[in-house]
Amino acid sequence: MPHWRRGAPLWSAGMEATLCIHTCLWLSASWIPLASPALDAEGSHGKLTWAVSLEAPEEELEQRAEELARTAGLVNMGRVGELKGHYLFAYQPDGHAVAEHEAIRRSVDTLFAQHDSVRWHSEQKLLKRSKRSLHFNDPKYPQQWHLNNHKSPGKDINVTGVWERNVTGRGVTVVVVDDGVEHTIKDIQPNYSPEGSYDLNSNDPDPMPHPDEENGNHHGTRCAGEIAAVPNNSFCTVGVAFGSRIAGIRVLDGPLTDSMEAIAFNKHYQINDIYSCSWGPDDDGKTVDGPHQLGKAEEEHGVIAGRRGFGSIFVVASGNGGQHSDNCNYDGYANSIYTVTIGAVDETGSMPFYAEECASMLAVTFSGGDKMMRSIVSTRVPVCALLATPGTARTCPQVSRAPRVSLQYEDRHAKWDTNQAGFSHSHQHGFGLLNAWRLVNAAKIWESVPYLASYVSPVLKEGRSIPWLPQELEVAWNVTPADLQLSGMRTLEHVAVTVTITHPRRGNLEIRLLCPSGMMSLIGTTRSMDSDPNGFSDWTFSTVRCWGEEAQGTYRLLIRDIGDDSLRPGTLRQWQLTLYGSSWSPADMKERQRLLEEAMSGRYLSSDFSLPCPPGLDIPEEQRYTITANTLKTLLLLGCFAVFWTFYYMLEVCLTRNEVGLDLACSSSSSCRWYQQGRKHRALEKRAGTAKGASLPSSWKTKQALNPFLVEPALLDAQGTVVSAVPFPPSPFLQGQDVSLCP
Ligand SMILES: [Ca+2]
Ligand SMILES: [Ca+2]
Ligand SMILES: [Ca+2]
Repeated sequence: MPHWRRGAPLWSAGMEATLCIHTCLWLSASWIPLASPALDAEGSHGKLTWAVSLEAPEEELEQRAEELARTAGLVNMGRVGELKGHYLFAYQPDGHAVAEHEAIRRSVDTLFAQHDSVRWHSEQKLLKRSKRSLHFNDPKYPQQWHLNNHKSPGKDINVTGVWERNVTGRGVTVVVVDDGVEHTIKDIQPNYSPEGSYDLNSNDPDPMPHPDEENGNHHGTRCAGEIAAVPNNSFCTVGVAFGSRIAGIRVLDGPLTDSMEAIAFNKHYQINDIYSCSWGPDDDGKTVDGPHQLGKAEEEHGVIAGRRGFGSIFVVASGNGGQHSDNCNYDGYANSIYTVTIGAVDETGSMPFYAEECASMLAVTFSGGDKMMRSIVSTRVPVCALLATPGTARTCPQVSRAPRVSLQYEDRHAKWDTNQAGFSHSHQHGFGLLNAWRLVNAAKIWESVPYLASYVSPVLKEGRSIPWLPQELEVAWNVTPADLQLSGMRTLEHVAVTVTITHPRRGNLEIRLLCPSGMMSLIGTTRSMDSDPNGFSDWTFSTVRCWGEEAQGTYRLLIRDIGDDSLRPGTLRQWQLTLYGSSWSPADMKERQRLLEEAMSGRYLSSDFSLPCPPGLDIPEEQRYTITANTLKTLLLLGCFAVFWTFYYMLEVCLTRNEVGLDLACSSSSSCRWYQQGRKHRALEKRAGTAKGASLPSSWKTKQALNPFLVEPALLDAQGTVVSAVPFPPSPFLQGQDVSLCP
């Protein structure tokens, strides 16, 4: 440590700042020699050297340094790097008298400590530094080309530099919402988070998969391994964020309901930071589906209240229906404004055959390509294995710890358009290939954007016919500054359009949306497999291609029909425009871009730099009742039981009535009589004595005895004859009176 001059002023805030600066300078001085060959030679061969900080007018510094060095019997080796007033002095024996090092140290230290011009001095010591490079003994790590590509340098997610700076996902919990996570295997167990996990299929806290003959249920485990596989355990692979905690929610191994999906999206949402969902509706090129009412609501709730109010992060894969011309704009999870939609590229940076494209895709990352391409390796039971089938599921875990920033990645296979804000986007690759180095550098200085602002247009009733190619239907809606005044929105993020269209063959429609800048989004692509005759009913398409552009202006919706004229034309019934954005001006956007680019050097990673972060809100875990498959079965059984007894009861009542009606002859000769206490009953009995009727059957008596409420009894005379059809008075049982039936 440096020696401070004796008699220094007392400690003060100003001193603290100065000390900080000096310590930094000293620390700087200690590593600057590494970059300076002359100083390195002196400092690293066991010779005595001192760094000295001088206090003097700038023009006298050199002279003072020379004089001081001479006085101390040292040689002035010159200024330390570019630091004004900082010099390196070395002891160079002249060959005649080699003094004891200890004696020299004492004398030099004493001189420097007493000298008026010396602010501080420090003898240079050898520093122990090891070169930073990563060594993993995991046998499959060399095959994890997406993490570190030796064969094609640069064709990876650029994560190793981030790991070297000890950014490994520590403090973050990622939850894999899937068919379970085999958390006992060696590569996952140390990072497993039981407190973030749940099994919605069996309604218990353990998401262990249930492999069966049809399905091994390894999908969730593979994703978990790709995210957080433990490094240097001589087993299998290394996870992309191997310092993170990994949880599992088992929900895909059994019947899935909207409520189950909804619960999964908010399960342990104060523990889990990132929800990795590598699944979605069928990628068959004819499905249009997404989260339903509850799922949508829980996604929104998670984004607002999850992660102590900072918002849960939902990452979804764009889909694997590329070979069926499927498009992720027909997938409500990918379309949602609450998810980060990630597509796939192969090792060459091209779009693989299975990958889906859409206007709502934010970015892409690496996955396997065709058979000639290398796949992604991940953890698998019972042992580590190459993933047999490529897919965008592989891409999802890689993004699971990434904040949302745009990256530029040029690929000749994709068609890129630059929007008004200067962001390049392609339907195939979103805003580009994820780059962990850039993302983490950006995250270090990222401050929250303003609250989401939105604008919703009225429902625009059209009822207009959609013409065939080459003509098209165009409708427009102008958003004025007055419309945006209430929310304060200036710039766009997502633009969404909700349409109701009738058409005899849905896959023949092509829908485009033009933002005020003219930026075009192909939100509805034609799909040869989709012959659905019902069109679209309130389906919401979204696009991110106008991100950062000004919100006000005219939005145009263009629809055309590429089908044959044997079908009747479709009709645009109605549409509605929804804008999501913020109060940031285009200038604010530019400023943030500038800050990000400035931060890309890694200087914020190398230090303990961190931005102040509020502690977050104290939001309790949601306790909601789950309707699982087992609960449904129990309810069904109970329902059947209730229906059976109701039926039986009604049948019995019915039969009893019939019996009374058919056989009114009282088989018993003994008299049946109602003994009532009140005058009314006696009067009724008297009246009944004059009426004619039949005797009461024994079965009737028995039934009445068992249950006097069964039917309305008739009044009987002394011979047991039914004598009256008068309405029976309120049941004496209910009135608490004594009742006697046939003796
Ligand atoms: Ca379980
Ligand atoms: Ca491992
Ligand atoms: Ca799809």
